[in-house]
Amino acid sequence: MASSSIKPADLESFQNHLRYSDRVLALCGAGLSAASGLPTFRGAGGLWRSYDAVSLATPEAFARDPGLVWQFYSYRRHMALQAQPNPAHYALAALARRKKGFLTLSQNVDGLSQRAGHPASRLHLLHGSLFDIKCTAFYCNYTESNNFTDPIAPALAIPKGGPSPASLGTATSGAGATESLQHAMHGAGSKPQGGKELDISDDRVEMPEIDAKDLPHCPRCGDGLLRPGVVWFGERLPEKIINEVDNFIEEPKKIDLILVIGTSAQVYPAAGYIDKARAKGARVAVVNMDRADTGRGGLEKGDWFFEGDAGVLVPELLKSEIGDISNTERRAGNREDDG
Ligand code: BJW
Repeated sequence: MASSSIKPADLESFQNHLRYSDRVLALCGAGLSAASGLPTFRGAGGLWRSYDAVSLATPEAFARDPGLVWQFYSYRRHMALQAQPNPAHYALAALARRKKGFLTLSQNVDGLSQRAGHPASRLHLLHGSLFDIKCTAFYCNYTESNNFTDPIAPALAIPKGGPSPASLGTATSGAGATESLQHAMHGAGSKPQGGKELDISDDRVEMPEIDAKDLPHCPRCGDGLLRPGVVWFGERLPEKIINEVDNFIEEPKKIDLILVIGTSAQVYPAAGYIDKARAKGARVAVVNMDRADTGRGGLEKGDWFFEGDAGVLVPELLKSEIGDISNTERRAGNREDDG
Protein backbone atom coordinates (compact mmCIF):
# COMPACT_ATOMS: atom_id res chain seq x y z
CA MET A 1 0.00 0.00 0.00
CA ALA A 2 1.29 3.52 -0.80
CA SER A 3 2.63 5.50 2.18
CA SER A 4 0.28 8.18 3.39
CA SER A 5 0.57 11.74 4.60
CA ILE A 6 -1.00 11.20 8.04
CA LYS A 7 0.95 12.91 10.81
CA PRO A 8 1.93 10.32 13.45
CA ALA A 9 0.48 12.45 16.30
CA ASP A 10 -2.87 12.73 14.49
CA LEU A 11 -2.92 9.02 13.74
CA GLU A 12 -2.22 8.24 17.38
CA SER A 13 -4.89 10.58 18.77
CA PHE A 14 -7.46 9.32 16.23
CA GLN A 15 -6.73 5.67 16.94
CA ASN A 16 -6.84 6.24 20.71
CA HIS A 17 -10.27 7.79 20.33
CA LEU A 18 -11.46 5.03 17.98
CA ARG A 19 -10.36 2.34 20.45
CA TYR A 20 -12.76 3.65 23.11
CA SER A 21 -15.57 4.55 20.69
CA ASP A 22 -18.65 2.34 20.99
CA ARG A 23 -21.03 4.21 18.73
CA VAL A 24 -19.53 5.31 15.45
CA LEU A 25 -21.05 6.61 12.21
CA ALA A 26 -19.48 6.88 8.77
CA LEU A 27 -20.95 9.20 6.14
CA CYS A 28 -19.53 8.27 2.76
CA GLY A 29 -19.66 9.91 -0.65
CA ALA A 30 -18.38 9.53 -4.18
CA GLY A 31 -14.74 10.08 -3.14
CA LEU A 32 -14.82 6.68 -1.43
CA SER A 33 -15.17 5.04 -4.84
CA ALA A 34 -12.79 7.36 -6.70
CA ALA A 35 -9.89 4.95 -6.13
CA SER A 36 -12.04 2.30 -7.80
CA GLY A 37 -12.09 4.49 -10.92
CA LEU A 38 -15.60 5.92 -10.60
CA PRO A 39 -16.06 9.66 -11.16
CA THR A 40 -17.40 12.03 -8.47
CA PHE A 41 -20.33 14.42 -8.97
CA ARG A 42 -18.92 17.85 -8.37
CA GLY A 43 -15.77 19.55 -9.55
CA ALA A 44 -13.75 18.48 -12.57
CA GLY A 45 -14.90 14.86 -12.40
CA GLY A 46 -18.59 15.73 -12.51
CA LEU A 47 -19.12 16.28 -16.21
CA TRP A 48 -20.87 13.59 -18.22
CA ARG A 49 -20.63 14.54 -21.90
CA SER A 50 -21.51 18.26 -21.72
CA TYR A 51 -23.86 17.75 -18.77
CA ASP A 52 -23.26 18.47 -15.14
CA ALA A 53 -23.87 15.02 -13.61
CA VAL A 54 -26.00 16.60 -10.87
CA SER A 55 -28.36 18.09 -13.48
CA LEU A 56 -29.12 14.60 -14.83
CA ALA A 57 -30.02 13.33 -11.34
CA THR A 58 -33.45 14.98 -11.26
CA PRO A 59 -37.03 13.87 -11.99
CA GLU A 60 -37.27 16.88 -14.35
CA ALA A 61 -34.35 15.66 -16.48
CA PHE A 62 -35.92 12.19 -16.68
CA ALA A 63 -39.32 13.65 -17.66
CA ARG A 64 -37.68 15.84 -20.33
CA ASP A 65 -35.33 13.26 -21.84
CA PRO A 66 -35.64 9.74 -20.41
CA GLY A 67 -33.40 8.36 -23.16
CA LEU A 68 -30.48 10.61 -22.19
CA VAL A 69 -30.94 9.99 -18.47
CA TRP A 70 -31.13 6.22 -19.05
CA GLN A 71 -27.92 6.40 -21.15
CA PHE A 72 -26.23 8.17 -18.20
CA TYR A 73 -27.43 5.57 -15.69
CA SER A 74 -26.84 2.59 -17.96
CA TYR A 75 -23.27 3.79 -18.49
CA ARG A 76 -22.81 4.15 -14.72
CA ARG A 77 -24.27 0.68 -14.08
CA HIS A 78 -21.80 -0.71 -16.59
CA MET A 79 -18.82 1.14 -15.08
CA ALA A 80 -19.79 0.18 -11.51
CA LEU A 81 -20.00 -3.48 -12.52
CA GLN A 82 -16.53 -3.30 -14.08
CA ALA A 83 -15.02 -1.49 -11.07
CA GLN A 84 -13.67 -3.30 -8.02
CA PRO A 85 -14.09 -2.30 -4.36
CA ASN A 86 -10.94 -0.58 -3.09
CA PRO A 87 -9.17 -1.04 0.29
CA ALA A 88 -11.36 1.65 1.91
CA HIS A 89 -14.54 -0.32 1.10
CA TYR A 90 -12.93 -3.46 2.59
CA ALA A 91 -11.69 -1.59 5.67
CA LEU A 92 -15.15 -0.16 6.45
CA ALA A 93 -16.71 -3.60 5.94
CA ALA A 94 -14.15 -5.13 8.30
CA LEU A 95 -14.81 -2.47 10.97
CA ALA A 96 -18.55 -3.12 10.65
CA ARG A 97 -17.96 -6.82 11.35
CA ARG A 98 -15.83 -6.07 14.41
CA LYS A 99 -17.58 -3.08 16.02
CA LYS A 100 -21.26 -3.70 16.63
CA GLY A 101 -22.04 -0.02 17.22
CA PHE A 102 -20.67 1.07 13.83
CA LEU A 103 -23.16 2.20 11.18
CA THR A 104 -22.27 3.37 7.66
CA LEU A 105 -24.45 5.85 5.80
CA SER A 106 -23.48 5.79 2.15
CA GLN A 107 -24.63 8.24 -0.48
CA ASN A 108 -23.09 5.99 -3.13
CA VAL A 109 -25.26 3.94 -5.47
CA ASP A 110 -22.48 1.86 -7.05
CA GLY A 111 -22.78 -1.39 -5.04
CA LEU A 112 -19.07 -1.45 -4.13
CA SER A 113 -19.56 -1.51 -0.34
CA GLN A 114 -21.92 -4.48 -0.68
CA ARG A 115 -19.40 -6.25 -2.94
CA ALA A 116 -16.70 -5.65 -0.29
CA GLY A 117 -18.83 -7.69 2.10
CA HIS A 118 -20.16 -4.81 4.19
CA PRO A 119 -22.84 -6.37 6.43
CA ALA A 120 -26.19 -5.23 5.04
CA SER A 121 -27.65 -4.46 8.47
CA ARG A 122 -24.82 -1.97 9.14
CA LEU A 123 -25.02 -0.19 5.77
CA HIS A 124 -27.71 2.33 4.89
CA LEU A 125 -27.92 3.37 1.25
CA LEU A 126 -29.28 6.90 1.58
CA HIS A 127 -29.59 7.51 -2.17
CA GLY A 128 -30.67 4.05 -3.32
CA SER A 129 -28.85 1.83 -5.79
CA LEU A 130 -28.06 1.81 -9.50
CA PHE A 131 -29.19 -1.81 -9.43
CA ASP A 132 -32.67 -1.14 -8.07
CA ILE A 133 -35.32 -0.46 -10.67
CA LYS A 134 -38.85 0.86 -10.31
CA CYS A 135 -41.86 1.55 -12.50
CA THR A 136 -42.81 5.19 -13.08
CA ALA A 137 -46.50 4.53 -13.84
CA PHE A 138 -48.54 6.10 -11.01
CA TYR A 139 -50.85 3.07 -10.75
CA CYS A 140 -47.99 0.52 -10.63
CA ASN A 141 -45.70 -0.13 -7.64
CA TYR A 142 -43.30 -2.55 -9.35
CA THR A 143 -39.79 -2.48 -7.88
CA GLU A 144 -36.86 -4.81 -8.33
CA SER A 145 -33.62 -5.03 -6.32
CA ASN A 146 -30.23 -6.26 -7.49
CA ASN A 147 -30.96 -6.22 -11.18
CA PHE A 148 -27.46 -6.53 -12.63
CA THR A 149 -28.52 -7.01 -16.26
CA ASP A 150 -26.06 -5.07 -18.38
CA PRO A 151 -27.25 -3.50 -20.57
CA ILE A 152 -30.68 -3.32 -19.01
CA ALA A 153 -32.18 -2.96 -22.52
CA PRO A 154 -30.41 -3.79 -25.80
CA ALA A 155 -30.67 -0.19 -27.03
CA LEU A 156 -28.64 0.93 -24.00
CA ALA A 157 -25.58 -1.20 -24.84
CA ILE A 158 -22.38 0.89 -24.90
CA PRO A 159 -21.54 1.45 -28.56
CA LYS A 160 -18.33 -0.24 -29.70
CA GLY A 161 -15.55 0.87 -31.98
CA GLY A 162 -12.76 2.45 -29.90
CA PRO A 163 -10.19 1.64 -27.23
CA SER A 164 -11.37 0.48 -23.81
CA PRO A 165 -10.96 2.61 -20.69
CA ALA A 166 -7.54 1.12 -20.00
CA SER A 167 -6.68 2.92 -16.79
CA LEU A 168 -9.99 2.40 -15.00
CA GLY A 169 -9.12 1.61 -11.39
CA THR A 170 -5.80 3.46 -11.18
CA ALA A 171 -7.09 7.00 -10.70
CA THR A 172 -7.38 8.30 -7.14
CA SER A 173 -9.73 11.22 -7.68
CA GLY A 174 -13.03 11.70 -9.46
CA ALA A 175 -11.42 14.14 -11.87
CA GLY A 176 -8.56 11.71 -12.43
CA ALA A 177 -10.98 8.91 -13.24
CA THR A 178 -12.71 11.03 -15.87
CA GLU A 179 -9.38 12.21 -17.30
CA SER A 180 -7.95 8.72 -17.55
CA LEU A 181 -11.03 7.49 -19.39
CA GLN A 182 -10.75 10.36 -21.86
CA HIS A 183 -7.00 9.88 -22.21
CA ALA A 184 -7.53 6.20 -22.98
CA MET A 185 -10.01 7.22 -25.66
CA HIS A 186 -8.06 9.95 -27.36
CA GLY A 187 -4.50 8.81 -26.75
CA ALA A 188 -5.18 5.90 -29.04
CA GLY A 189 -6.38 8.12 -31.87
CA SER A 190 -9.87 9.09 -32.87
CA LYS A 191 -10.40 6.37 -35.47
CA PRO A 192 -12.62 3.50 -34.40
CA GLN A 193 -10.54 0.36 -33.74
CA GLY A 194 -13.43 -2.05 -33.70
CA GLY A 195 -14.73 -4.19 -30.89
CA LYS A 196 -13.91 -2.01 -27.90
CA GLU A 197 -16.42 0.05 -26.00
CA LEU A 198 -16.61 3.75 -26.72
CA ASP A 199 -16.37 6.20 -23.84
CA ILE A 200 -19.76 7.83 -24.17
CA SER A 201 -19.05 10.05 -21.13
CA ASP A 202 -16.99 12.14 -23.57
CA ASP A 203 -19.19 14.31 -25.79
CA ARG A 204 -16.73 14.00 -28.68
CA VAL A 205 -17.94 10.41 -28.97
CA GLU A 206 -21.16 10.05 -30.91
CA MET A 207 -24.04 8.55 -28.98
CA PRO A 208 -27.22 7.26 -30.59
CA GLU A 209 -30.57 8.84 -29.73
CA ILE A 210 -32.87 6.27 -28.22
CA ASP A 211 -36.50 5.85 -29.07
CA ALA A 212 -38.75 5.78 -25.96
CA LYS A 213 -40.15 2.39 -26.98
CA ASP A 214 -36.63 0.89 -26.71
CA LEU A 215 -36.16 2.00 -23.09
CA PRO A 216 -36.78 -0.52 -20.29
CA HIS A 217 -40.49 -1.03 -19.61
CA CYS A 218 -42.29 -2.56 -16.68
CA PRO A 219 -42.73 -6.34 -16.81
CA ARG A 220 -45.77 -6.06 -14.50
CA CYS A 221 -47.98 -3.33 -15.93
CA GLY A 222 -46.55 -3.59 -19.42
CA ASP A 223 -46.48 0.08 -20.37
CA GLY A 224 -44.86 2.03 -17.52
CA LEU A 225 -41.32 3.23 -18.14
CA LEU A 226 -38.82 1.82 -15.65
CA ARG A 227 -36.36 4.16 -13.88
CA PRO A 228 -33.30 3.65 -11.71
CA GLY A 229 -34.10 3.19 -8.01
CA VAL A 230 -31.95 6.11 -6.91
CA VAL A 231 -32.98 9.24 -5.02
CA TRP A 232 -33.06 12.31 -7.22
CA PHE A 233 -33.14 15.93 -6.05
CA GLY A 234 -36.51 16.87 -4.61
CA GLU A 235 -37.34 13.23 -3.82
CA ARG A 236 -37.67 11.82 -0.32
CA LEU A 237 -35.04 9.42 0.94
CA PRO A 238 -36.49 5.98 1.77
CA GLU A 239 -38.57 6.41 4.93
CA LYS A 240 -37.41 3.13 6.49
CA ILE A 241 -33.78 4.21 6.18
CA ILE A 242 -34.40 7.70 7.58
CA ASN A 243 -36.21 6.15 10.54
CA GLU A 244 -33.47 3.60 11.21
CA VAL A 245 -30.75 6.27 11.09
CA ASP A 246 -32.77 8.59 13.34
CA ASN A 247 -33.34 5.73 15.80
CA PHE A 248 -29.58 5.08 15.96
CA ILE A 249 -28.83 8.77 16.48
CA GLU A 250 -31.55 9.25 19.09
CA GLU A 251 -30.50 6.34 21.30
CA PRO A 252 -29.75 7.67 24.79
CA LYS A 253 -26.02 6.87 24.58
CA LYS A 254 -23.74 9.48 23.03
CA ILE A 255 -22.19 9.03 19.60
CA ASP A 256 -18.41 8.94 19.90
CA LEU A 257 -17.24 9.57 16.35
CA ILE A 258 -18.39 10.29 12.81
CA LEU A 259 -16.10 9.53 9.87
CA VAL A 260 -16.87 11.78 6.90
CA ILE A 261 -15.29 10.08 3.91
CA GLY A 262 -15.04 11.40 0.34
CA THR A 263 -18.09 13.65 0.34
CA SER A 264 -18.45 17.34 -0.40
CA ALA A 265 -21.19 17.28 2.29
CA GLN A 266 -23.38 19.63 0.29
CA VAL A 267 -26.44 17.46 -0.15
CA TYR A 268 -29.13 17.19 2.51
CA PRO A 269 -30.39 15.43 4.51
CA ALA A 270 -27.16 13.36 4.25
CA ALA A 271 -24.84 16.24 5.19
CA GLY A 272 -27.06 17.07 8.16
CA TYR A 273 -26.02 13.82 9.87
CA ILE A 274 -22.64 15.40 10.63
CA ASP A 275 -24.30 18.07 12.79
CA LYS A 276 -26.70 15.55 14.30
CA ALA A 277 -23.81 13.30 15.32
CA ARG A 278 -21.90 16.29 16.68
CA ALA A 279 -24.94 17.32 18.71
CA LYS A 280 -24.82 13.84 20.30
CA GLY A 281 -21.20 14.35 21.31
CA ALA A 282 -19.34 12.98 18.29
CA ARG A 283 -15.89 14.09 17.25
CA VAL A 284 -15.59 14.45 13.48
CA ALA A 285 -12.87 12.90 11.31
CA VAL A 286 -12.89 14.01 7.67
CA VAL A 287 -11.05 12.07 4.96
CA ASN A 288 -10.94 14.02 1.71
CA MET A 289 -8.61 14.96 -1.15
CA ASP A 290 -9.71 18.57 -0.85
CA ARG A 291 -9.05 20.48 2.37
CA ALA A 292 -11.95 22.86 1.56
CA ASP A 293 -14.52 20.04 1.76
CA THR A 294 -15.31 19.93 5.46
CA GLY A 295 -19.09 20.45 5.19
CA ARG A 296 -21.05 23.61 5.94
CA GLY A 297 -20.22 23.72 9.64
CA GLY A 298 -16.46 23.35 9.08
CA LEU A 299 -14.14 21.72 11.58
CA GLU A 300 -14.07 22.29 15.34
CA LYS A 301 -11.47 21.78 18.03
CA GLY A 302 -10.92 18.06 18.55
CA ASP A 303 -11.83 17.14 14.95
CA TRP A 304 -9.39 15.62 12.47
CA PHE A 305 -8.81 16.32 8.79
CA PHE A 306 -6.95 13.61 6.87
CA GLU A 307 -6.03 14.90 3.45
CA GLY A 308 -5.61 12.41 0.62
CA ASP A 309 -7.06 9.39 -1.11
CA ALA A 310 -9.64 7.54 0.98
CA GLY A 311 -8.47 4.28 -0.64
CA VAL A 312 -5.12 4.73 1.12
CA LEU A 313 -6.03 6.64 4.27
CA VAL A 314 -9.09 4.74 5.52
CA PRO A 315 -7.34 1.33 5.86
CA GLU A 316 -4.43 3.05 7.60
CA LEU A 317 -6.68 4.92 10.04
CA LEU A 318 -8.66 1.77 10.88
CA LYS A 319 -5.64 -0.55 11.02
CA SER A 320 -5.46 -0.44 14.84
CA GLU A 321 -8.94 -2.06 14.94
CA ILE A 322 -9.01 -4.29 11.87
CA GLY A 323 -5.35 -5.07 11.16
CA ASP A 324 -4.04 -5.12 7.60
CA ILE A 325 -6.53 -5.29 4.78
CA SER A 326 -4.95 -8.32 3.22
CA ASN A 327 -6.19 -10.48 0.42
CA THR A 328 -7.45 -12.93 3.03
CA GLU A 329 -9.60 -10.18 4.51
CA ARG A 330 -10.96 -9.34 1.09
CA ARG A 331 -11.89 -12.95 0.49
CA ALA A 332 -13.56 -13.13 3.92
CA GLY A 333 -15.43 -9.95 3.06
CA ASN A 334 -16.67 -11.43 -0.18
CA ARG A 335 -18.04 -14.47 1.66
CA GLU A 336 -19.60 -12.45 4.50
CA ASP A 337 -23.36 -12.70 4.80
CA ASP A 338 -25.07 -11.29 7.85
CA GLY A 339 -28.51 -12.37 6.69
C1 BJW B 1 -12.06 12.26 -2.54
C2 BJW B 1 -11.37 11.49 -3.48
C3 BJW B 1 -10.56 10.47 -2.95
C4 BJW B 1 -12.51 12.93 -4.58
N1 BJW B 1 -10.47 10.30 -1.61
N2 BJW B 1 -11.94 12.08 -1.23
C5 BJW B 1 -31.36 21.72 3.37
C6 BJW B 1 -30.71 22.85 2.91
C7 BJW B 1 -30.64 23.11 1.55
C8 BJW B 1 -31.22 22.27 0.61
C9 BJW B 1 -31.86 21.16 1.05
C10 BJW B 1 -31.94 20.91 2.43
N3 BJW B 1 -32.61 19.74 2.58
C11 BJW B 1 -32.95 19.26 1.35
C12 BJW B 1 -32.51 20.10 0.41
C13 BJW B 1 -32.68 19.95 -1.07
C14 BJW B 1 -31.70 18.97 -1.70
C15 BJW B 1 -30.29 19.43 -1.43
O1 BJW B 1 -29.59 18.90 -0.59
N4 BJW B 1 -29.82 20.41 -2.17
C16 BJW B 1 -28.45 20.89 -2.00
C17 BJW B 1 -27.70 20.79 -3.31
C18 BJW B 1 -28.45 22.26 -1.42
N5 BJW B 1 -31.91 17.62 -1.21
C19 BJW B 1 -32.80 16.81 -1.75
O2 BJW B 1 -33.51 17.15 -2.68
C20 BJW B 1 -32.95 15.43 -1.15
N6 BJW B 1 -34.31 15.16 -0.90
C21 BJW B 1 -35.00 15.78 0.07
O3 BJW B 1 -34.46 16.53 0.84
O4 BJW B 1 -36.32 15.46 0.10
C22 BJW B 1 -37.15 16.14 1.03
C23 BJW B 1 -38.60 16.00 0.60
C24 BJW B 1 -39.55 16.21 1.55
C25 BJW B 1 -40.89 16.11 1.18
C26 BJW B 1 -41.24 15.78 -0.10
C27 BJW B 1 -40.28 15.55 -1.05
C28 BJW B 1 -38.94 15.66 -0.68
C29 BJW B 1 -32.50 14.36 -2.14
C30 BJW B 1 -31.04 14.41 -2.44
C31 BJW B 1 -30.70 13.35 -3.47
C32 BJW B 1 -29.27 13.48 -4.02
N7 BJW B 1 -29.13 12.64 -5.13
C33 BJW B 1 -27.86 12.49 -5.78
C34 BJW B 1 -28.04 11.58 -7.02
C35 BJW B 1 -28.21 10.12 -6.59
C36 BJW B 1 -28.34 9.22 -7.75
C37 BJW B 1 -27.08 9.15 -8.56
O5 BJW B 1 -26.02 8.72 -8.04
O6 BJW B 1 -27.14 9.52 -9.72
O7 BJW B 1 -26.91 11.93 -4.88
S1 BJW B 1 -27.08 14.05 -6.23
C38 BJW B 1 -25.44 13.53 -5.86
O8 BJW B 1 -24.90 14.26 -4.72
C39 BJW B 1 -25.56 12.08 -5.41
C40 BJW B 1 -24.55 12.00 -4.31
O9 BJW B 1 -24.83 10.91 -3.47
C41 BJW B 1 -24.71 13.35 -3.64
C42 BJW B 1 -23.55 13.74 -2.80
O10 BJW B 1 -22.40 13.88 -3.56
P1 BJW B 1 -21.00 13.39 -2.97
O11 BJW B 1 -21.01 11.94 -2.80
O12 BJW B 1 -20.64 14.21 -1.81
O13 BJW B 1 -20.04 13.66 -4.22
P2 BJW B 1 -19.29 15.01 -4.62
O14 BJW B 1 -18.83 14.85 -6.01
O15 BJW B 1 -20.09 16.21 -4.31
O16 BJW B 1 -18.03 15.05 -3.65
C43 BJW B 1 -16.99 14.10 -3.76
C44 BJW B 1 -15.97 14.41 -2.70
O17 BJW B 1 -14.96 13.42 -2.73
C45 BJW B 1 -15.28 15.75 -2.86
O18 BJW B 1 -15.24 16.39 -1.61
C46 BJW B 1 -13.85 15.38 -3.31
O19 BJW B 1 -12.88 16.32 -2.86
C47 BJW B 1 -13.70 14.05 -2.64
N8 BJW B 1 -12.74 13.13 -3.28
N9 BJW B 1 -11.63 11.90 -4.74
C48 BJW B 1 -11.14 11.07 -0.82
N10 BJW B 1 -9.81 9.63 -3.79
